Amino acid sequence: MDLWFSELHTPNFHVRVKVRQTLEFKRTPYQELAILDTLEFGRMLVLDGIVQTTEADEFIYHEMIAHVPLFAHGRPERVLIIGGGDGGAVREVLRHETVQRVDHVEIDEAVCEACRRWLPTLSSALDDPRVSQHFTDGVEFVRRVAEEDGPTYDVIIVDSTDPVGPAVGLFGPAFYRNARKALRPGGVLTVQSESPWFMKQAVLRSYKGMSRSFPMVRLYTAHVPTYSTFAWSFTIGTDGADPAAADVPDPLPFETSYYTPALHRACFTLPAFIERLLEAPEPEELRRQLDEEMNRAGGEGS
Ligand code: AG3
Repeated sequence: MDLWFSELHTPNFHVRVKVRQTLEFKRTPYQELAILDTLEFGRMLVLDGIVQTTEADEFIYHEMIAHVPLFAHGRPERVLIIGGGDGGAVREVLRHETVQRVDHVEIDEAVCEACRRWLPTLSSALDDPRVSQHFTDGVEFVRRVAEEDGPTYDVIIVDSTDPVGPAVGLFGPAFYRNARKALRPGGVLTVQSESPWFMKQAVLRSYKGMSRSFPMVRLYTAHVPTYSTFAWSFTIGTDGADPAAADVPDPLPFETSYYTPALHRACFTLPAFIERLLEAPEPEELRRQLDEEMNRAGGEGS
C-alpha cells in the first residue's frame, strides 16, 4: 500500500514522507499524537500534523539545543527543560558531568508515554535519577519559580512545539522575563525559535521578546532535514556574555555527531537576510503587542 504523511509548511508547500506503518495514533487532552514508522527517517513523532523528531535526524536538533547553551554557560549544575517530552534534550543535557539535577516540565504526559514505548533511545534518559519530571504548563512553572524561588537554574531550555495552542505562551515576552528571574547569575536561556524561512514573524517575536529581558541575545541555526527544508533557528539569551565566544573544551569530553567546538562558533554566523530581519527597527505592530503582553503580565513575577 502507498501510505504517505504530509506536513504542510504553508498551504502551498508540503513535505511528504512514505510511511511503512502507523505505530500509534491518539488524541491526548492537548493534541493529536502519531508515531509513524517511515522508510526514510525511521520512527517519527508527529503532533497536530507537525513533525517533532525522527530517529534518523533527532541528534542534530537535540545536540544543538543542549550543547550550545550548556557549553556557553561553562559549569551548569541545575537545568530546566520545558517541552521535549521525547527525552532527546534531556539525554544530551545529562552528558554534561557538571549537571546535578534536571527539572523536566512537559504539559502532555501522553507524549512521554508514547516515546517511552516507541522511541527508547531518546526517552530512556527520562529515567535517570538526576531527572525530576513535572507534568504541568511550562509558563506557569517558570512564573512560580520566578515568584517564589527566585534564581534557581543555570540553564533553561525550551524545546517547544510551534507557537500555536499550548506553546504560545512560551514565545511571549512575559515568559522570557520570568525565565530571566529563574536563572542564577551567568544563567543562559535557549529556545527553539522556528524556521527563518517560513516563520519569520515567530523568529522575530522570540528575538525581540527575549531582548527585553536579556542583555545579550543571539540567534543560531542548525540543519534538520525533517524540519521545513531550510536551516532551523534557536535563540539564546545571557546576562551579558557572548555565547559565541564561549570557551568550549576541545576536544569535547564526549562524542557528538553534529555539534563540534568549531560549529559552536560557526552556528552564530547568519545569512544576510536573517541578519537584516533581526537588525531592522522593530515593526510598530510587534512593539505594541510585546509592550501589551509585558504590561498585561504586569505585577506577576515582576
Ligand atoms: N521540538 C519541535 C520543534 C518544532 C518543529 N516544528 C516544525 N517542524 N514545524 C520538539 C520535539 C523535539 N524534541
